[in-house]
Amino acid sequence: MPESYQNFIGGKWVPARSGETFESRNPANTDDVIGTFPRSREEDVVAAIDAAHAAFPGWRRTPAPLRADVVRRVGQLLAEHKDELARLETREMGKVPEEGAGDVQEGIDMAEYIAGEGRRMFGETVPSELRDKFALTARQPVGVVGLITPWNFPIAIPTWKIFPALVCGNTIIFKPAEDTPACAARLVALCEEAGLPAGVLNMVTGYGPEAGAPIVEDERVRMISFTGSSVVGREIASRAGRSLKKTMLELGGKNAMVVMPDANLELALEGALWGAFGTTGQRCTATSRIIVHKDVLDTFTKRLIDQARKLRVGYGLDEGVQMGPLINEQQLQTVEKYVNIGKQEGAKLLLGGHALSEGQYAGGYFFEPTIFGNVNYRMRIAQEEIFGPVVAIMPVSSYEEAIKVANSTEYGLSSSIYTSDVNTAFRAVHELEAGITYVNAPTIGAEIQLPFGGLKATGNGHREAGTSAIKEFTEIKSVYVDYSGKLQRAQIDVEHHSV
Ligand code: UN1
Repeated sequence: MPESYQNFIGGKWVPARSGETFESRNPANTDDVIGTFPRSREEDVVAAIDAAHAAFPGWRRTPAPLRADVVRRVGQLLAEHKDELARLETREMGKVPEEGAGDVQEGIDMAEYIAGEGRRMFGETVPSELRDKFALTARQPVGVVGLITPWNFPIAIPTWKIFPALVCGNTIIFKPAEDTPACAARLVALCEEAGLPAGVLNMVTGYGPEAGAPIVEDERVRMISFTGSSVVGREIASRAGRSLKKTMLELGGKNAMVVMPDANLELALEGALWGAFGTTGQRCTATSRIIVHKDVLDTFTKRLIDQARKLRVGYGLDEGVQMGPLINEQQLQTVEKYVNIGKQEGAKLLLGGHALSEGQYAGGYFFEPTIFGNVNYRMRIAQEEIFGPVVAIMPVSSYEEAIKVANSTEYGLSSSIYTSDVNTAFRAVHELEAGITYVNAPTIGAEIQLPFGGLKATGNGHREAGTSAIKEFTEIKSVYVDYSGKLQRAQIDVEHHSV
């Protein structure tokens, strides 16, 4: 019997009101059912928001250093359970356990980093134009926040949102992706174990239109933080705009790596392999375009094909596997669709291009590492996010052309350049239109102590993590304290002439 999981509302584990459930299955072997989960709808969401709303005054009054203590303890629990969680990630999401452990580690890092903010959360103190008057800012929580997270980093991304939201004094309704609810439930259980008061963090599982949309619609939810596709992000932003909610969106990417003729080619190849095929290409930061200078194009391409061909695809818990399956049937179809589009557009399929379904691959959503050559910037495979193990090699003749091609998509999350010329590197840092630029490293691997997010269709001007996290999850209160004992009129009583 698969384990039966529940929603977490007001400190209690409860089923959906309707009693309906859905299953989470192993993407490497769909006979393996990880568990059944509440198929939540508006009534469950409303109950969770009621609980978050009721818990808000108490949590808001809890001193930030004490709120941060709870987050620090969750981080310690994540560390204690790291192996178990990494294996669960492999089983539920498909990434290899080493990457699963990295995902959990990102959560541990976030806890450590943001718990320290409990004793910072700096405001500003500025001079007043008037005598005997004090002017400063303080940070206050936003209120009840709705956090909607994807399946590709089933522990890390929820922690990027939950931990800072908690330290800042917000209460939460959390809707994890329907593909990875078991990972989410484990994280929430660890928050409970760490001593989080009832109602501060509530989780409802289910599908976007049923369990996500009502969060966005509810007037009491003052902020939505969402990571996922640009299509859904646009919908959330327009709906949330009607109630003037704050929306923080982390959306798609079509990240480019530029390889210049003076690059260390070994390094660039290693980086390309990791950036394109790590996590089966299912990162919003994945390297999906490699823009290669013609002087090194042939060598680079041949060697990338050789190395990608050797990648061992399979179930992550089997020995020596380097690349797991795609998350689900729909994603498999999307990748197949784009391979066909690429062929029709005249790109050259250099490696892979097929789903794997025989033998050990039966019952899973496996796909070959796939490389297209001769791709130009107008092609759909160079413009649209695929979210799979498919990479496009795009030849260019100059640095200027490389930057033009790199910037030719609607997205702007991550970018990278391989060069040994410091001038070229710094020019690229300045000219690549992306929220993140790596020099001599692939487009993946952001660290939580720097802001994370992107330009153009990748978001709406917000950043997660780093110093941004506190800014995003708080409202600024400007405070004026007049201790003169008399009415002083700003802009009028300034004593310009009597200093
Ligand atoms: C994502 O794919 O949504 O920078 C996040 C990286 C990881 C996070 C990726 N640290 O690749």
